[in-house]
Amino acid sequence: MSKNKKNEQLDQFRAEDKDKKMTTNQGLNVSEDEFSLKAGERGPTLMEDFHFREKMTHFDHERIPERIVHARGYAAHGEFELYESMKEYTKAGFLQDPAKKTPVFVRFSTVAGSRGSGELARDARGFATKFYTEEGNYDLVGNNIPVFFIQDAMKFPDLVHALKPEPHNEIPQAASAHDTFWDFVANNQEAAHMVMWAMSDRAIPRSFRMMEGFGVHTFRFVNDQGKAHFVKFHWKPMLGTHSVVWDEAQKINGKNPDFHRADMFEAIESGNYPEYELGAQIIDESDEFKFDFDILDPTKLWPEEDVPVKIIGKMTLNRNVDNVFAETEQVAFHPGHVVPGIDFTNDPLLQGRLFSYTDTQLSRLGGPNFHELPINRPVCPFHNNQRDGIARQTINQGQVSYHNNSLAGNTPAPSSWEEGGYVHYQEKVEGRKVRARSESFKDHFSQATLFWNSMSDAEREHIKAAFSFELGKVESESVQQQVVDMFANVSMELAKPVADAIGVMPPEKGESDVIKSSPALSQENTSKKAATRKVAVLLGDGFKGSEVSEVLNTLKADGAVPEIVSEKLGMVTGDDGNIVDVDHTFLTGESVLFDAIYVVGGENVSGKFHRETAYFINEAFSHFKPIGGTHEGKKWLEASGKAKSTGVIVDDDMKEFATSFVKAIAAHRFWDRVIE
Ligand code: HDE
Repeated sequence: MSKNKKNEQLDQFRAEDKDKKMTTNQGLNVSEDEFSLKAGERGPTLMEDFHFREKMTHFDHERIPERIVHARGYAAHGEFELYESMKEYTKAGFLQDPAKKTPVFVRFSTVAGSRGSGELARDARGFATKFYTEEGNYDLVGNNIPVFFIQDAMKFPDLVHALKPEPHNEIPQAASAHDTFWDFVANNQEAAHMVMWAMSDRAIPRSFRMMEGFGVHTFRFVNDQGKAHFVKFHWKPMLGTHSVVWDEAQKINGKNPDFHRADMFEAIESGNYPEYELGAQIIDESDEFKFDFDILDPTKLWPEEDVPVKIIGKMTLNRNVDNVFAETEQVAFHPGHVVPGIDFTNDPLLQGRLFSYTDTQLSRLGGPNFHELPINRPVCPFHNNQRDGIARQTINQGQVSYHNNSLAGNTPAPSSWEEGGYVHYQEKVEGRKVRARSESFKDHFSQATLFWNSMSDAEREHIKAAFSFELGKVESESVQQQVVDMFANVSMELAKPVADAIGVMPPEKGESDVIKSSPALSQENTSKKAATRKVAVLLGDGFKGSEVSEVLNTLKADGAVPEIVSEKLGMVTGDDGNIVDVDHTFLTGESVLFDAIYVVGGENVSGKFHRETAYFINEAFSHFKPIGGTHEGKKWLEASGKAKSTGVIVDDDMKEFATSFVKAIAAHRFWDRVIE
């Protein structure tokens, strides 16, 4: 287990019950835990059975309210290391010294669904990081989409009401494919840009390990001289950014609704630690107005080709939690948890978030002392005059709990900027009190078109299909028409086929004059590796033992994770007496749960094996996945005509086969494959 300050702190709270005597919560040894205390063996339970009452009362209160958004989440511990000092830009202690590692805790989540909902919902993903720094906790509470639906926090409750299941029937769960969400979109057109992302592959990630993260808002870096720069934060996954296809996502939600958490848990347990590089886009204060959008508008990104992402460090997630409730459920993030050198801007969405996060913890975690929960405690000491409240754990000593005082020498004492105190950036602000949208926030479509222009052909097809699916589930024809008319402003190439698919009038006017594109927005231009990809190896009795081991060894050497799928659990014997353990049957290991398929077959397999394999292959093929075949597998792929398709690898030479297959796995999907 990695040793760092946070892990050592958590040691004080860890409890191991194994091999211990059972007691009540008061420490009393228990003599019997199966039967309640009764008046006679067949008589009524007695009120004085304090053990029963304590056990049941605790159980009755085991749940806390789920998060109003981001309820379904999964988290892991890790470390952040800096590549080069950021002293020039920020005073933040954890961004000064590349030799120092900072413990982190990261929670990934879907947004709309309840705590038990499927993880492959079409949705944004939360990507919230708590850095336990020596100067206090710094929370970067981001998403995997760099922009947001709305510009002002005032509208957040409306957005969430529209997105969540409809109140009269609580349908649909974890889905935006319903009337109220799309009615909101059509009538709050600032949502256009984020909706493009939400309808894209970004909203159905393959893995939390293959997602980008974004701070979304524009923050400020402030250096020790007090000089400020605007900054946007990025997390770039070392495995590249990859997604599943929509049909697959829906099936995975049935086959394994825990797909993303299992993927993260298993990767960490097997030492395939997820890694992300931290990037910063930095703009000089004097350049604030040099862009054709307002840099404070959270519906806008800064194209990476215009403002390069400076890669400044790396985060490695290397430890699963001990207890999901104590850590993942009780962790409390807040964009207002900052350290000296990181400050806010006037982005009106960020400003509202600064209120909401503490407020929500008061009901979710039951009072003002949630900062004392082990997972939320900073690793540095904390002292102030806050006292008491529900579930207070600290025993504050002494007589004085106020400031200013003379009895305690006027301590705890504030620190100056030079001493490490947090001093807010002294931005000059003036204006009339108004409730209004800034003129500079009124362009809702240019960057939505920029996103569309930046997509590959396959990504565009997926977006059209996503709009057609979602709007196809909307019952109100008026809402459908409004949305199609709205997205004509993004592109007619998008709006027209969607109108056609859902049977509404093609939009009459629209079309954007934005021709710019940003290659960084396409997942096609992302790093591609076979490492950690799951490969289903379909084999049965009589398989070509030695040759298959050679392929499996090459796959493993490249970091891929082959798992054997066969008719029954137990062992399968090769033609050379080689024995392999079966990991899954055709019942428990569906093709949607794998990245690639290696079809081997065997000389003694049944007709059922043939049928199941054909189903497996057809499904993987229709999801554009790499498929490899040797021996019987090769014959089947040839006989079905699939061997000629892109991404289907067959070869009699095992070395050649293994090399080409690994390359195909790294490519992720073959979008130019023709599916009939
Ligand atoms: Fe959140 N958001 N949010 N949000 N958000 C919450 O806090 C809120 C927004 C994000 O894993 C809540 O503890 C408002 C943007 C993540 O625990 C709540 C507004 C971004 C998480 C809340 C936003 C986020 C939350 C619910 C608009 C990306 C999960 C429970 C002004 C930059 C953190 C909780 C975790 C959670 C409010 C918009 C990210 C209610 C008012 C934009 C990753 O406080």
